[in-house]
Amino acid sequence: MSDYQTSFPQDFLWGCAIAAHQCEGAWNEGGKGVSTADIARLGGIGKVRQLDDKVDPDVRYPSHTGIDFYHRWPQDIEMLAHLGIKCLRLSIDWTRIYPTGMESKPNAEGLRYYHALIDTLLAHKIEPIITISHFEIPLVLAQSIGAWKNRAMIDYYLRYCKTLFNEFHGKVTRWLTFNEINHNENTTEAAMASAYRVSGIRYDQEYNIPQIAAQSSYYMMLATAEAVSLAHAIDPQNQVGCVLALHPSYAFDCQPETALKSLQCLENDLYIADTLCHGKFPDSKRRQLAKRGIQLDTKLEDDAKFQAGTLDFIAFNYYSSTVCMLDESQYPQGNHFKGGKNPRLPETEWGWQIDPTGLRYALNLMDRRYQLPILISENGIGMEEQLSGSELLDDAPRIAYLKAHLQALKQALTEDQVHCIGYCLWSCFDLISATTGEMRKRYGLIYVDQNDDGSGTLQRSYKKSAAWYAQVILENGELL
Ligand code: BGP
Repeated sequence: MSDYQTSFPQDFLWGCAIAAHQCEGAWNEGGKGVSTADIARLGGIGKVRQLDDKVDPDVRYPSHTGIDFYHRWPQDIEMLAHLGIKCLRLSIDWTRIYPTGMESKPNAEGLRYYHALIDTLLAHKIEPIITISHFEIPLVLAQSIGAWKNRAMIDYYLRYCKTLFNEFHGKVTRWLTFNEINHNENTTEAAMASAYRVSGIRYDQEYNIPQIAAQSSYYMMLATAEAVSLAHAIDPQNQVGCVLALHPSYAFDCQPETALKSLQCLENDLYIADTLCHGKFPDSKRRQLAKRGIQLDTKLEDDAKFQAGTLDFIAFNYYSSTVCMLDESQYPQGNHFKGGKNPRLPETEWGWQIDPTGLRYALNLMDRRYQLPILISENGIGMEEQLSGSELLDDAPRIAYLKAHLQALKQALTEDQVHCIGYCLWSCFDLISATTGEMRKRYGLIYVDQNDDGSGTLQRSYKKSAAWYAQVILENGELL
């Protein structure tokens, strides 16, 4: 056997990804509590989603219905099994396990649900990769202690982690502590509501308060490090990662100042990963914060925790690259990604620019910088699609998007020799969009008959991309 990669490894994790609040629905069933996702209203393209203080009975919240996965998962998993996927990245909704986040005992019904789900995945030889917190924080924790603004949050989070690590011991070995942990600080106005769900901090009131943003990131990083140590103590087989949102920011022109700014953006985006992978909060970041008048609440013992709890693998979501400009007034309004438009790239109907090479760029960057196995935890395209009669939905643009990104991944594996262990396609099903709350922004390999006005039978049907992806998996990416 050669000591270099000539193709996808035999045990490559071909998979898909979903998140509880975007698919489960049943927000008030099974003893579930209210989460930060449950009070976010539907917003629409480019609009900041409205956040209520509590559930308003007159509003149709997207997370309340999801795609009814909570009731339909047995058939849904059957459909996935037919595609031959090797892993499913899914999140556990914290509020199904600890409805307010503060109980001393977990909710048995919530545990039973996830046991049944995970057991069924395993029976189909689909490895469950669990995201512990994917935009789903108990609302009570956000309202009573300010969620990740407060150091006390770490203990609540670790109690929840401990329950999961003990319960699913022997069934789950790959864990992700947070989805898009870096979203919290580096977010745009259009993505404020997402940030609220990441950190439980209401950015419509507190947006751009750098002290709070930096502090909450610090506590989330510390919680991650402690979760890694806890997971290893409970089962040395456990492998823990954390998901970053990665969108490479290219310099718009060749002015040295633009190149410098683009480097600074990148460094600023990666300091969280640096801390988690290198086991040390960077001194330069501490000094930069101090210069801006930001003093973090840190304790001496935190340093040892960072050092002891470094990640086993790194995960990132990749959808698009962006460009860095000196004049930020040229950045389009309402853009989800902070940055300008790249005139050389096409874009989706939602203005997300399509850049397969950016995936290869991101893989190279992460591989060289951290030298850890990499999981691509999300990648896919949102499109408006309509099913017509009983015909198989022909989603050729999705196939083209996926093919180009998988080819870029293959080049990263074979030409650049990066160490990537898996690819989780977002998503197997059409589901609720995280940034807009829309159903019509469809990502699935499987169509779900549900519309934004609530109509639809919820029936599932494969699109052409499903058969295409199944074939890629069968051939282990050989023909890409
Ligand atoms: C990521 C989130 C996902 C997902 C995806 C697509 O940032 O982790 O939850 O939804 O983006 O985004 P959207 O649904 O807003 O188009």
